[in-house]
Formats: sequence, C-alpha cells, structure tokens
Amino acid sequence: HDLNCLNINELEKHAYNIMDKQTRDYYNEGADSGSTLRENIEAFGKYRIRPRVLRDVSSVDTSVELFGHTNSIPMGVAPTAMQRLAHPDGELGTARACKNMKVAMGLSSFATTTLEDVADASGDNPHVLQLYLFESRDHSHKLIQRAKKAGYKAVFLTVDTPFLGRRNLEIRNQFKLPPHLKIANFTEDEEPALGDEQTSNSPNQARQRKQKAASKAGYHDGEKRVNPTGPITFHSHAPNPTLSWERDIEWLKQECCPEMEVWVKGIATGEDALLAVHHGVSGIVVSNHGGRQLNGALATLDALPEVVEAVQGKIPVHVDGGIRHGTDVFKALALGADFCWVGRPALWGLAYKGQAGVELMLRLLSDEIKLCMGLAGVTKVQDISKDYLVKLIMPAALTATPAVDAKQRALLPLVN
Ligand code: HOC
Repeated sequence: HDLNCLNINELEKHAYNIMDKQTRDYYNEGADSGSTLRENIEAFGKYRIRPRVLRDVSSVDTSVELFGHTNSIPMGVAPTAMQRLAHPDGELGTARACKNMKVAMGLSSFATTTLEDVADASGDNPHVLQLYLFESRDHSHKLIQRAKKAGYKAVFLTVDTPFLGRRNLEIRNQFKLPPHLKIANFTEDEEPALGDEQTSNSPNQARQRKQKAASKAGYHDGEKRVNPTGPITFHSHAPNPTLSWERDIEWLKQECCPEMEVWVKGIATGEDALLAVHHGVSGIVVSNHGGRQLNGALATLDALPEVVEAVQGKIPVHVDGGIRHGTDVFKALALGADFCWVGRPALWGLAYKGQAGVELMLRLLSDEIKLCMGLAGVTKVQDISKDYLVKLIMPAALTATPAVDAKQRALLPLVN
C-alpha cells in the first residue's frame, strides 16, 4: 500500500499538485464548459449494484481474454497523447507498467515515444495503436506498416475528431510541447497533410491555420524540423473532416488486415454501432474522447446500452470515459461492455511516480475490481450482467448541468 494514495481520487490530487499548469490543464480539461467530462464520471452514480450473497467468493478471477492474451483485469490503459509531459518515463513507463500488470495498452499516435520503442517495452503484452487518418494516406500507410511490423494487435481509429474540440485553457495557455519533447512518430517527410485550407469552413480551422504558421516559424530540433512542433503542435495538423465509412474504413481494413484488427473509437450511438458492424470492423470503443470533443454529448455510460443493444454481441464493445473506481468497471460490464479503458488515471499515475505510479493506479483499480466482484457475489467476469445493477430514478436536479455539488447531492433523496 502507498498510504498517501489509496484510490484514484487521491492520485488525481497528487498529480494535480505535481504537474505544471500547462500540462495539468491540457490533460484534465474537457471541451467548452466541461459538462460531458463531468457527466462521464457522474453517470456511474446513477446505478447501484445489487449484490448476491452466500456464493463462495473465496476465489475471484478478474481476468479476460483480449487479442488472444489473458488480460489480468477487464480494463486497459487508453491511448493518451504526449505522456512525457507528465513524467520522463512517458509512454515507456506506461508500457512497462502495463506489461508488469498484464494489462493491454493503447498508444496514441501523438505519443512522445516511438511506436517501436513502446512495442519493445510491451513485449508480448497486447498493445494497440490509436490512429488519426490524415489526408496524406502516405503518412498513414507508413505508420500502419510500422505498427504491423512492431506487432501491434489492432488499430483504433479515432472517429470523434473531424475537428478539434474547443478547449479553452489549451487555447489560453497557448499549449505547446517543451523543446526537449517531440511527437515521436511523425518525421518531416511523414508530416500529415493539412485539410483543405481554402474551402474549410470550420471555426477551428482558421485558428489552426494561424497556429500552423506559428508552428512553422517555431521550434527546430537541430537541423531538422520535427513535426508537429511549435505552438499548439497538434493543432497545426488539422484533423480530417472528410472521413467516411465507405471510403476510409474500407481503405483502413485493406491496409491493416489480416495482421492487425481495425477498431473504431468514438462511437456514441446505436446507429453508428450498426454501421460499424456493417462495415466489418473488429470492435468498437464507446467514447467521447474523455469529454474533449463534443461537449454536450451523452456520457459514455449512458450511450453504452443503446450501442450494446444495436451490436447484439456481433463484435466486442469497449467503453472509456469517467472510470475512477473498480465499481465503475463492474457497472460498465453489467451494462454490456466487454472491456473498459482508462485514460487520465494513467497520466496521473505517471505524474505521481512515473512507471511505478501507473502500476500503482492499475493495482488500485485491480484490487477494487476484485473486491467489488467478491462483494457482489460474482467470481468470473463473464458472469457480470445487468442482473447486478439497478438504475436509480434521479430527481431532475441530479442530472442537471452543471453538476450538482457533491455535498448537495448527499442531501437529496434517491428514489429507486
Ligand atoms: C488530429 C489532431 O487526443 C487530445 C488528443 C490529441 C488530439 C489531436 C487531434 O488532445 O485530445
């Protein structure tokens, strides 16, 4: 036990005090007012567990199969960008912690460590590559080939980012990578092409064009300009608003299969889940990008049931967003998710103690998942079902945005 850090909320507080303001704001912020970020967390509070008793829970198995490997818990570390901002261990620390804890890892394509180095550190522990498809297919092609060669199990295509969400602190802080760090998987000749600057009418893109100009004038790594760099580095690379199921998912499948699976990350409706099945992806992640994209979007836990219902078990359904407790993982699984991913808690772990902090985070959640299962009377993950859950009928004030203060909430009656 680390007596100073007994749960994820305490970890968050430690990390808050350790990280510099720019990093903290970048990692912790949601888009706009942050209501979706908050609701991702609060959604778990709308459910209560129905524990069963006298079931011999002396042996509880929290493991699940994922990508042909045994994952010690039904949860992995989600891809999050630029982890060396949190701690010099960065993505390598996360990869080593995941390997030690037998937990799958997602690597952001905006990582500050090369995908090959992360693959080496991961060994045979499953790792997947999160991908943005830029307009330059050449860049994506090279990245995918590298990932294949390095043994990545799947590509998780992020589909909730046709434009970048508006993060106020990021803009105000003029967020940028410090000079000693770089986006490791983009080199100058692989620089993703920008979107159509002339025709784009996104409000973000004018900002991005300005930032791109600043970036070009910005930081140089020796003789060679490392991309993306300079002020608000990734803002200088417009996401690709042209992506479509027909053209791009088909292209990606041809690029990746059979060595790597193609998943889509950022599904929030039953309709899109059905399209994902129709277009033959291997799995989906119900996600709203940690509340960093469309503010006002449904909390992922609230979107999960309609997605599970639409998919009908044809492909795996994973979920991320707002998971801070073992009971949250249990609730998501009871609502039909096959697996959960946590993002910010890993960043807080890194900030707290590097690799050891990520391991601590995983151990805390692992212990909580096991305890929750035992106390709920479940010995195998596959047995977690909706029978173990009840949704509270919430007084309107509890579901209103902005969030009701925790103290206030405790005073309000909950009606079952
Ligand atoms: C295409 C550029 O996921 C974040 C990261 C990085 C997003 C870059 C998008 O900040 O949410």
